[in-house]
Amino acid sequence: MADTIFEYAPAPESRSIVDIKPSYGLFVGGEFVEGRGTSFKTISPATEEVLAEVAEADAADVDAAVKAARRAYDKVWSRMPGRERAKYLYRIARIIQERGRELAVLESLDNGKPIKESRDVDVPTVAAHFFYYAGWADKLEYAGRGADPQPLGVAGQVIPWNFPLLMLAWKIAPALACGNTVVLKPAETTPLTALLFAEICQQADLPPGVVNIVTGAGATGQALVGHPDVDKVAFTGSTEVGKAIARAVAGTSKKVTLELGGKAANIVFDDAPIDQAVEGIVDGIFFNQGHVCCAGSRLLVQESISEELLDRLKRRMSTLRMGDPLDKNTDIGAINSGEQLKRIRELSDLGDAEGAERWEVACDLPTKGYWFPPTLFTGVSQAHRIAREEIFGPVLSVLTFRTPAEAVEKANNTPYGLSAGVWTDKGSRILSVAHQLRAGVVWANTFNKFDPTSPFGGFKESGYGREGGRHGLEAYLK
Ligand code: TAP
Repeated sequence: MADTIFEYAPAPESRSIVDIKPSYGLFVGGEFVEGRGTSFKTISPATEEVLAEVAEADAADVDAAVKAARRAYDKVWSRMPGRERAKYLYRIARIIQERGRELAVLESLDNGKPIKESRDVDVPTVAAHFFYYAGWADKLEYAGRGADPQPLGVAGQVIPWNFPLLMLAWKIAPALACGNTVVLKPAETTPLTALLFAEICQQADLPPGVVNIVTGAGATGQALVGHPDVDKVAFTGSTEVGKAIARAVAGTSKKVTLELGGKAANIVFDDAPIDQAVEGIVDGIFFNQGHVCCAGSRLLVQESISEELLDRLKRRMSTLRMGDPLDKNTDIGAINSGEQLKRIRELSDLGDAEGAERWEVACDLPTKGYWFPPTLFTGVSQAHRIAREEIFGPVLSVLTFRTPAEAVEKANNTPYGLSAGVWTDKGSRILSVAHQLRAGVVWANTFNKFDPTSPFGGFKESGYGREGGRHGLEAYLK
């Protein structure tokens, strides 16, 4: 990578399109208000530059936001015909498209992901979610919940930092389409695009209080999910916090969906188209620096082709360009935070200690910011922690198998069950293997494909409930 990174002239996207304010308040009742609590800084993980100071909502701020959402629910949103709600969602989708470049640049600055991903994947998929659910708002009687399904009320939504805007869309679009109002808490390290989305709600003339954004850390999320007037909790994040939330809402009437972690198997059979599989493996684990809940972080390769596949994979990995997230040539951006980088390093060091063999792309890492080179481990056994725990970074654990039955056995040998990939030339093998895998999504001869019409969610410790598609409506209707 070091040899090739300067082969292209730098092609940075200009950041002049975004207007980052020095400080931000909370978005409550259709207005930006000052928080009662303290504030925190959000930084660019690629440079450690402070981007803005953001309010940290305390319990009283969360209470004010829930009250605003309740008022909007009772007085306006739950009474509005679906076809009218649809117009707002449609308008939001159009504004997202119009302001797409601004959203993409801001997302890359605050998150560290490459602009080509925020521009070509995140933002278009976000707009697609709002378009898709706009289409459902006046057709809810066909959602499979009876002739006259009703909204739940106020939804408290907590999202992680890996896809800040996309997770927001997954949460807000179906909730609003079904007639609920929302209070959403973005992750502490990536609040800025949610606050820009708040401006978009104002621009779309969304009635005040239908969407409220409270920024903060874990305590703010805790206050939100524990608030007695929240009817529905939607959470995406780690399994550990998901379990704490499940305990906190147990015994209440709150409806809950949890989208948690994963340790997906990407299974390559000996008849797979190898170059295509290599692209899928790279996309599966290095897309978004591996900060992907459904990342193909365990490669299961059939023993007879493992040497050839690994040779080609290493060659391909050596062509990945790591660097400035705003450069249009960049494939791999920055790790989202110092804390996450520490976790990736710790787990990778454990891989060494447990006897796996590390191979990483040789490159010079920038001196500022948080970086980790694309890495793979061979000689990994199922007992190794790098094969069992979610690293949530650009680190691939490679295991081998001899028979389809062994592949399935190893793929399912995980506490998680969010996604999987199968690479083979035979349609019948795809169907047979997919059927045996305990994973919410199984991709065949592709990986990491997201579409608003398709449900997404997990088995076992990957959580429960589905987001996306018609199934995603069920979480917001009674
Ligand atoms: P978490 O630490 O769980 O944080 C997720 C969100 O919950 C953040 O907004 C966080 O706030 C907040 N939070 C933390 N403690 C809380 C508490 N006690 N009560 C309520 N909210 C609380 O996860 P993360 O590190 O941000 O994200 C990585 C994890 O998310 C990975 O395990 C990944 O697999 C998972 N993930 C899953 C999916 C799906 S769809 N299954 C998608 C993306 C990510 P702060 O950020 O301020 O701490």
